[in-house]
Amino acid sequence: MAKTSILIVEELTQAVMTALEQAYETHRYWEAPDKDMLLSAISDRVRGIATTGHAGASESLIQALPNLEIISCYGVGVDAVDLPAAARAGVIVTNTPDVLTDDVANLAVGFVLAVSRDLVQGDAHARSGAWERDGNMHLTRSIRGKKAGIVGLGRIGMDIAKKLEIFELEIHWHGPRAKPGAPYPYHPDLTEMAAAVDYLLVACPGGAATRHIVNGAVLAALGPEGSLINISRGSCVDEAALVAAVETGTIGWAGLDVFEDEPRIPEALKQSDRVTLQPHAGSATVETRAAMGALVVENLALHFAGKPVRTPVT
Ligand code: 8YV
Repeated sequence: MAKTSILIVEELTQAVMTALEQAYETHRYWEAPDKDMLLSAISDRVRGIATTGHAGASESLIQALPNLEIISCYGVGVDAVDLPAAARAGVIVTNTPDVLTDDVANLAVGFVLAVSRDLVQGDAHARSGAWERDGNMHLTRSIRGKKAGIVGLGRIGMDIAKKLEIFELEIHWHGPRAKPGAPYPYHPDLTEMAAAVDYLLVACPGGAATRHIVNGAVLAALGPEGSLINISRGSCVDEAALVAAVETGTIGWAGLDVFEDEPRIPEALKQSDRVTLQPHAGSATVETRAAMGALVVENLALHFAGKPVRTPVT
């Protein structure tokens, strides 16, 4: 029997590529010099897409594949997948929730510590010889007793909250609506919450509903003693406003894993020693990436075996 055809939009880990290549006839979208030519050659055959949270699947890609049944996304955030277009085409979308919650939340906690204790500056001070030459580094700031405002109390936001409580921070949160039973004070107004906290942590989904939710007014409210941490999507923060806020000292510090135009990072953010950067690495541990990859493969296998997928996007 001929193998089922799938399109791989962006290169995945070796383990996933091997598993997919064994089970399917695979087509490598990212390698095709002429993507339209590839699509027209295979469009009738392709029944599945494997993609990443970054590459997603556009409306035009979904429409170009009339026999598409499933999009299996390597990542929890599906803002780059055109969900309405998938729904109109009757295409199932799956993602990789839960398995990455812990590592993404840990990076957020790491940023809180890094920006407060100036870990990157301390490393440079120790490594460069400045300690021997000039003496001790400046004092840094304690996180104990400070306030953290979490934007989006979903799986990752909740895990960040629980972990920051261990460090004795007071937790607040903002989201589109209050949740019955949420154990932390809810702020319906994000600007008002930013004014009330020391750390503003963005943990909401990306997409149109949250685009530039952290704008200049929110950053001004966070203020010169405040820190912005973003482990969600670059689109949630107005990056031009953030650059201005960092340059003028409107906010104190930032810890950023995600950017509006990845992998490009504005020069001003790279230059500032008050900004700690990561290259979109929240879920990028060996263990979590293996678990995410296994879910991508499992969802496709379940679907093509006629069974319900494990982690549908609802
Ligand atoms: C991945 C992510 O980096 O889960 C997400 O939403 O952003 C990440 O885990 C991404 O999907 C890889 O492109």
